[in-house]
Amino acid sequence: MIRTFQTHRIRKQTELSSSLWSFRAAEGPFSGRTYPVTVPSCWESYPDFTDYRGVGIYTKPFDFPGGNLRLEFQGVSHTAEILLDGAPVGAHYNAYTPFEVIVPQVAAGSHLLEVRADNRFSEASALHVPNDYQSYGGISRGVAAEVLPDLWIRYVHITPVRAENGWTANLEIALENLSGRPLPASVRTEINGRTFDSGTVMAGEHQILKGSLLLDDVREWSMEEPNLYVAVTTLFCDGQPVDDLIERIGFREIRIRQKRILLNGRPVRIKGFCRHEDHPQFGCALPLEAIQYDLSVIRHLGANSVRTSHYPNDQLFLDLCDETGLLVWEENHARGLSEEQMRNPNFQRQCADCIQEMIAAHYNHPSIYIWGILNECASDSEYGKSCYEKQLAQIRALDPSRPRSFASCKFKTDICFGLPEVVSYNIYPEWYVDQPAGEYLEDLYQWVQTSSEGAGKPFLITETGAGAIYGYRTPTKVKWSEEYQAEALEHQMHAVLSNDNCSGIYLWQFADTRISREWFSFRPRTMNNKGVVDEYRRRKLAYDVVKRLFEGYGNYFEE
Ligand code: ADA
Repeated sequence: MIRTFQTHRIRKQTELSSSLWSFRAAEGPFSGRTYPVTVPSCWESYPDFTDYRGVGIYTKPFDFPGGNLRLEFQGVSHTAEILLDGAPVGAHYNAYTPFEVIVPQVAAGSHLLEVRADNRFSEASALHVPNDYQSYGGISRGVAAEVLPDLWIRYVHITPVRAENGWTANLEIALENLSGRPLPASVRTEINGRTFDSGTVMAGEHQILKGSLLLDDVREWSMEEPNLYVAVTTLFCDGQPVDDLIERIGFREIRIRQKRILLNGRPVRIKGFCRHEDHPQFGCALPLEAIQYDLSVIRHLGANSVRTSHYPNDQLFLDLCDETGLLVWEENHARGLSEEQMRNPNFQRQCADCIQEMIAAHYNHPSIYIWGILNECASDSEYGKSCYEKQLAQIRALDPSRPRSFASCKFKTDICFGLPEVVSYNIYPEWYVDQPAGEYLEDLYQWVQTSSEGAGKPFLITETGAGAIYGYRTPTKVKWSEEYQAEALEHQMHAVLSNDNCSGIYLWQFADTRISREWFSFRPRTMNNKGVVDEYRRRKLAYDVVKRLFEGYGNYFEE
C-alpha cells in the first residue's frame, strides 16, 4: 500500500509491493538460498536474517505496457541500488525518504526489477550509524511502477492561507518534460468545486506554474475535526489530458505569537509521544494496521501529537494523522551526532537530500505543524551552528509556512536558539540527572530567557522519560522497575504540563524499541526501554499515570 487514497486516475500506476518478491543475501551462511518474502518488509523479520548486516537482493518480475517507466520507492533501508533487467538504473541513500527512478522508453512486456539494499555502517553513511535505534535492512516501504507521458506532473504543493472570507489555496505545480523539446502545457486544479486554470505555456524540461484559488466554503482542519479535501490537478498537452495528480489537503493555520504556537488562532498545548518506526514483528516496515493501532493507543493515552523521532516517516503514517487529527513534529534524519560525526564528508549532502526529499513529498500534510532537524547534535559548537544554520535556511526556502525547531540536549550551553522559531529541549531529570523535575525545568527555562537568543520564543520539551523493563515490579521502586518509571513520568509530566511557559511535552517514548547491537551502551536487552508500552504494546504501570495526566489537560491554553 502506498497511500490511503487514490493519487491518479489518468496516470497508470501499479503497486509492486503488497506482494511476494524473491530475496537472497549477498553474503553469509544463507547466501545460496532464495526466499519468498513480502514487500514491504525488513529482513530482520525473516527467520534466517534476524541480525543480518549486509547486502540483500530483492527481485520482482513485472509486466509493463511500454513507454517511460517511473519507479517510485517510498523507502529502502538504508542504501539502494536499482537494476532493471540486470542494468543499473538508479541509487539512493537513506531509509526514510522516498525516491524515484525514471527509465525512458521501456519496451512493452515482462521485466525484472532488482533492488540491492545495504544496511552496513561505513564512512559512506553519515546518518545511519550505530545508534540508539536499529538501522534495519530491506525494502521497508511501498513500491509502485508508473507509465509516464512525456509531459508529467512532478508535484503539486498547496499552501492554505486564511483569507478575509474563507481561505486561499496557493498552488505551485511542477511539470517535467521528457521529450527534449518544448511542449504546449496547461493545468487545471480543482478543489471543492472551484477551478484554477493556468492557461497554456511552452513547457521546457522543468516548468513551475503558480496560481491560487479562493475558497469561501471549506471547513478548517483541526484536531477535533480533521476536515480534508482532495485537490485534483490535470495536465493537458495540446488540449488533451495526459497526466494527473491527486493530493489531499487541510485548511489550517500555524502561527507563532510570542511564547505560543497557534493552531487556527488558538494557543495549542502539545501532548505527545516520540515514536520510532519499530516493531518486533515488522521491524521498521509497519503495515497500515500496525501503524493505526499505535495511533489509536496514542490517542487512548490522551495525546494529541507524535514526534517522528528521528527521521521522516512513511506517508501512510502521515495520511492517518491527517485523517485522525493528530499533530506531527516531523524531523530530518540525525540522532546524537557529535561534531566529529557532523564533519563526515557526506554529512551535509546527505542531510540536504533528506530535507529536500522530506519536504517535497510531505508538504501537503496538514498534520505536520513543525519541521525539526538534527536531534541532539553539536548545537554547542561553532561548526555545529553553521550546519544548523544551513539546514534551517534550506527548510525556510522550501517551506516558509511552517515553524522550525530542533531538539537540544545541550544543557545551558546551546548556541543555536537564535535560529529557529521554537526552542526545544530533551530533558531527563530523575533519570540521567538526579534533580527534581520542576527545579531542573525552571532552571533551564530561566537560562534560555536570560542567556540565550531563544528568549520569548515558544518552549517545548521534546523528550522526557525513564526506563522500565516490562514486568519488573518491586516495592523498592528502583530504576528499571515499572514503579520507578511511573513515578518519574508523573513528576516530569506534572512539571512541564503545569508550567504555563511550556508549550507542551513529548514523552520519550511510545514503545520500547530495538537498538543497533553496535551501540548497546548501557541499555538492558539492547533495547531502549523507556516505552510507556513495551515492544509488543503491552501496558506498563506508567500507562494509566500518563493517561490521567494527559487527559487532565486540554488541547489549548486558556487565552
Ligand atoms: C536522547 C535521544 C533519544 C534517546 C533518549 C534516551 O535524548 O534523543 O533518541 O536515545 O535520549 O533514551 O536516552
